[in-house]
Amino acid sequence: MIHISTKILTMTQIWSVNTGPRIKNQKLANATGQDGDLMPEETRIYFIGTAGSGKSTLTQAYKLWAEERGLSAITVNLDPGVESLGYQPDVDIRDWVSVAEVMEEYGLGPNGAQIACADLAALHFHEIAEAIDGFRSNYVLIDTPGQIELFAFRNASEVFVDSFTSGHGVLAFIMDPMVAKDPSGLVSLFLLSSSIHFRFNIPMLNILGKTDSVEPEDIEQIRDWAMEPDLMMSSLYETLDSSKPLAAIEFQRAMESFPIHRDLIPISSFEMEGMEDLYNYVQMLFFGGEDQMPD
Ligand SMILES: Nc1nc2c(ncn2[C@@H]2O[C@H](COP(=O)(O)OP(=O)(O)O)[C@@H](O)[C@H]2O)c(=O)[nH]1
Ligand SMILES: [Mg+2]
Repeated sequence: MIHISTKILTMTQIWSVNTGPRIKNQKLANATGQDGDLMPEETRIYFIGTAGSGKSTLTQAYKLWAEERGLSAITVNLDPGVESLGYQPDVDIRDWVSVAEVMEEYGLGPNGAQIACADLAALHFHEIAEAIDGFRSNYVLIDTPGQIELFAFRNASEVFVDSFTSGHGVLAFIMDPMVAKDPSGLVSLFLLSSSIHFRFNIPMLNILGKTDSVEPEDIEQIRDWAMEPDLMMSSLYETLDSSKPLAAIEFQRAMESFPIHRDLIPISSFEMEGMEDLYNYVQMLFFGGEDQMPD
């Protein structure tokens, strides 16, 4: 029995399985497709956020929204431990690695198995990328693991994101409005989103999810705080106890100097609201705002 609980794959090992001729030739393959027809320019959106923030629901909702508008979209589940998803992913990491199997095979508990799976998945990235390429869609909607750290802080995820050499990738960080409606909660979410952005070489958008679950005034307030640091600062002062203002000032300064996407995109997957704003932001990022929807 191989023991992997203490020895997770190193970057070199991960790279060695990902730098074959397929990756080098991917750009060419993507440009024309295997049978020579022109492929759409692919955008990959990585939905990330704390557990329960609404990643899986938005992955599914955005696919429905895009398809209704004539854009092709596929969903990718990157969570090897998820038991029920609520949608049928087009590409599913569980076809290669599964937490249940790793627990049994390596005698690990659920947390150790989750971590091992996140790294073991790297051994299959070329196959997963090939499966994704096979669909040739406008959008690849990537649903990341429930626990944010499994995607955000494992080296394997960076390798996965970097292994695509064509198309565009963007991180979509979903904030829970129940957390964000408290000023210190919003600052914490921005710090988390910034620290994740720091690890990846692709743009990041910040989404305010589940907008149907709070009052419209709360949404406005959260967006105002996000856009106006001074306003956020004074609200922070009002809510923090006297021992914390110094930390608040430092966090605020850090936030101001981070190159982050500050205007939160309000979205409700339940109400199918805000999808077009997300689409427009992505188009602005990669296509100069040009509309890709068929007439
Ligand atoms: N009110 C509301 N609830 C939502 C929305 N999106 C997701 N949820 C709920 O939030 C919970 C977590 O959603 P899920 O997509 O599984 O979160 P994940 O862990 O980030 O993938 C579920 O109970 C969803 O039904 C939304 O737009 N509005
Ligand atoms: Mg999920």
